[in-house]
Amino acid sequence: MFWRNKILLNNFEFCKSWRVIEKKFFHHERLVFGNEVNLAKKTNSPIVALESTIITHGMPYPDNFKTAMSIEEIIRKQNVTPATIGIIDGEIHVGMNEEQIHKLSKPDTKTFKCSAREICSIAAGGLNGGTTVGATVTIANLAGIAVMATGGIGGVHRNAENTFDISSDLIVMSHTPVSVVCAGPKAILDIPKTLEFLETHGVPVISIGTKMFPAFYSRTTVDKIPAPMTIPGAREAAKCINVQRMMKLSSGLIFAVPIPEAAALEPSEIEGLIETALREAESNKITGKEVTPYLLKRVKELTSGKSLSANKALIENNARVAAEIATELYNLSSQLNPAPGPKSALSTAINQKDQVVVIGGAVVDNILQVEEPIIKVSKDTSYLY
Ligand code: PSU
Ligand code: MN
Repeated sequence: MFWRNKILLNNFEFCKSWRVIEKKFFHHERLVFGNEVNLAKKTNSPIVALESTIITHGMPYPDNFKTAMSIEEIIRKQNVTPATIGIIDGEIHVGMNEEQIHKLSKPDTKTFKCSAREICSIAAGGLNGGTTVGATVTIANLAGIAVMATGGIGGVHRNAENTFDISSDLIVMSHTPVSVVCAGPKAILDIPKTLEFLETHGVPVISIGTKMFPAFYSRTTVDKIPAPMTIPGAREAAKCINVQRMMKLSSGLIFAVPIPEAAALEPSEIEGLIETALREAESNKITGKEVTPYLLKRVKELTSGKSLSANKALIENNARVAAEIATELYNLSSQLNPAPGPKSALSTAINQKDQVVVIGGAVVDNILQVEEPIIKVSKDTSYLY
C-alpha cells in the first residue's frame, strides 16, 4: 500500500486559503448543512426534511413564516431535528435558521418555485428557490435524510389528458428513496389518476390509521376512494421503509395521513369552489408551474381563508407523524445494527448499514491551488512526499 498524499493539511493558514478558494469556486456544488442538522448527522439521530415551496408559493406572508417555524418546533418537541430545505443566494441549504426561513417567506423577485429540474439554474444563478416535494426529496436523499413532511404532494391535474399537466413530484418520488408524509394529493388534482400514475411507477401509497385515501382538505375523497395500502401507525411505516431498503427498491414511499377531524372541510363543500377556481385558471390561461400556486390562492379566497387554516392544521399533523416515523426508523436501525462491541468490532462494522470495508489500498492525490503569492509555513507543518 502506498500513499501519495502530497501535503498534510495541518497548517491553519493553508486550510484557510483552501476554504477561501473552495467557497469562491465550488460553493454551488455542495450542500450547506445547518448547525442543528450537522449535529444530528454526527450523532446519527433522526431528522425530518421539510419542503419550502409551501413557504415561498403555498401560503401568504406571514402565515407561511409562522407555519414553517411551528412545524419545526413540533418536530423538535419529539427530539427529532427538522431540516427545512431550500436555496438561498444559490446555496443549497439542508436546515435553515429563522433568518433564512424568514428570507424565503418574504415575497422577492429573486425567489422562484424550484422543482427538481430547476435546482441547477437557481443554484448556478445565485437565486433563491422554494423547493417542491420533488426537489426536496432529491436534496434530502443526497443529504442522507430518509423522511420528509409536506402538506400535499403534486399529482395528475384534472384535464391532464389535454394539458399533460402531471407534477414532476410523482416521477422524482418513483426513483428517489425518501419517504414523504402528506395528507394526500391536493384536492385541486385528479386523485384517481394520481393513484393510477403512482401504481404504474411502482410507488407505494400507504394510508396511516384509515382504510380511506385522504383528500388533503378532507379525510376522504368525495367518492370515498379506498387507500391502496393501510397501516395502523408509525412503527409499521418504519418497517415498510426498512423492507423497501432491504429489497434495494429505489422508489420513495408515500404515507397519507388524514387531516385532523376538527380542521377538516366537507368534500362536497370544497368541491364546487375548486371547480370555480379551475374554470378561472383556464379562462385566465394559467399554465405550467403557475397552476398550483394560483389554485391554492383562489381556493383560499373562495373559502374565506378556511382552506388556509385547514392547510396549516394538516401540515402540522404531518410533521408530527413524520417525526414519529423517523424515530421508529432510528429505533429499528439501532436494533438491526447495534453499536460495535469490543470483541466483534469487525463483524459489526461489516453488518452496519452504509459501512464500506476496503480491502487493498487507497491512493489519494490532492492538488491545491493557493491564492497568496507567499505561503507561510509554520513549524508543525508536515510534508509527506
Ligand atoms: N401543498 C400545499 N401547498 C403547496 C404545495 C403542496 O399545500 O404549495 C407545493 C408542493 O411543494 C408540491 C408542489 O411539491 O406544490 C407541486 O407543484 P406542481 O403541481 O407544479 O408540480
Ligand atoms: Mn404542473
